[in-house]
Amino acid sequence: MSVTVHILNGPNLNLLGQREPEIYGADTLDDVAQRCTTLAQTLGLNVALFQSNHEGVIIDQIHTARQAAQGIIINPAAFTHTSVAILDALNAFDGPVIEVHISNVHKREAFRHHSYVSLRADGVIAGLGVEGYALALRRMATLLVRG
Ligand code: CA2
Repeated sequence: MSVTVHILNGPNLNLLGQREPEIYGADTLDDVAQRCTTLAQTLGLNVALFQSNHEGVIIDQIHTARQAAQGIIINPAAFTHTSVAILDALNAFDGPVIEVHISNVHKREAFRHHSYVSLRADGVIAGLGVEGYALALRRMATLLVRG
């Protein structure tokens, strides 16, 4: 049986690699997608990467994942700190959820220290740059393929 992981990205992450490289690095979201696709093949996973600047669209993507994916990796970006609606949607998803932040949110402003999504996430990766997505995928393989 094929195992699919959806990688969801929140607002402004479409600008990755174009601004603030000192915080978010130089890789673009397309670079991240390519790297994750290549890694997923070696891990025996299928991946699909999505990005939206709109909370409702991200919620719809989580609902889609209920039927289409066995695991979710999510960087909700600023919605991490504000969105009970995204938390509620993730609570309706049955598989593993891993929350990824490119920057170390705990080293930044106090408003970034709280995450609604962490109330549902099975694991959280922060501050490891875009490598965090690859590490999350490896964990998904442990949970969904080798587990
Ligand atoms: O560190 C992360 O991955 C964040 O989720 C990124 C969010 C921020 O609001 C969270 O607190 C932490 C911001 C994403 C904005 O992405 C940009 C990327 C490049 C240039 C400008 C924005």
